[in-house]
Amino acid sequence: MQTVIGRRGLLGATLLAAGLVFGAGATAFGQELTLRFSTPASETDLRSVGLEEIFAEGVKDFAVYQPHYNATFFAQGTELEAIARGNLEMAITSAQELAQLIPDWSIFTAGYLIRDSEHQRAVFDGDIGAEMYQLAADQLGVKLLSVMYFGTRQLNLRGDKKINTPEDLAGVKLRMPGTDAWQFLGKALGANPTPLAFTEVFTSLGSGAIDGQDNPLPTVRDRKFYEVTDQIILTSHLVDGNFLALSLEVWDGLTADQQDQLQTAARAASLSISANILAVEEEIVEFFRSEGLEVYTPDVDAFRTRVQNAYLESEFSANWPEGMLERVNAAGQ
Ligand code: KDO
Repeated sequence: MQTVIGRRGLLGATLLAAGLVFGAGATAFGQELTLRFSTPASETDLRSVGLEEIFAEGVKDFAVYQPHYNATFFAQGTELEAIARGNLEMAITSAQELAQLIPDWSIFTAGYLIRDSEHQRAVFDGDIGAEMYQLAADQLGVKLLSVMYFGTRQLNLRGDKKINTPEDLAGVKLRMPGTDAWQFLGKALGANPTPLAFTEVFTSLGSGAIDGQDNPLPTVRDRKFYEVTDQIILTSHLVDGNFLALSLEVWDGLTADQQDQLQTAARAASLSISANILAVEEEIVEFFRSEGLEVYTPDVDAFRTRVQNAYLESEFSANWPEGMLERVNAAGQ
């Protein structure tokens, strides 16, 4: 007979004895569990759709998934702090946001490092991901559940000035998201980066306050940036990854079975979202051409060389964990 009963076991036994049932929306402690999720993305974004269809469904026996879109709940870039303070349960985060708080993460903000979505998965589903996720748990109280491919970032500009090399971007006012890592990438590409929240991009492109922006092409379509720009330059400068983030405190309050269900739902949603984004990227260029945009491939080698050198010479690289660059390069090979 088992003589040692953990705290959770004792509590569970007490609740059962009191006739409480762990029904829908309830944790092991019998309370309603609402997973408030905040994102700057729209409700039609492929990530939003996948999470509602797959993640919400997978956790519905013990939690209610409550998404908030278009940064109406928390401003872009403040979500990790909100989770750490217990004001939010879930968000989609990025290496750029994590690097702001944990410098080791800056390696994953580097342009032309991750080769494609398969390489991304090989990196984050293996030892490297486990180590990096642990840093977020230890230092931020944030549990990173899974990586999802967000798409490959391309340049999207107003006007008809042809862009072939980084030099052609000199003086171009390129909106980049507001963290140091993003601004550095804009500079490394040769542009004049300016920080702006995602929800402001459409209006600022329309008014001409900025000359362009960068994002994966499914996002360019979803947010209708193509309506206020003239060209897409296929630099493929960043294979972008997002991470589904959950409060560690919430995670720790779940039973082992609930943790399993939640982790399984997060992974299933991330795999499906990644596959959908890849499929859309394969056919989307024709859509932009039919809308009258110029879509072309520049001298990608020139961009790659300049960007990679900029990162290697940067202050960021001093914070990269020893041997990590080699491990990332070797992953999946
Ligand atoms: C953006 O602001 O351009 C960006 O694409 C950056 C990403 O890391 C991510 O935050 C994304 O916005 C949001 O999820 C909105 O799509």
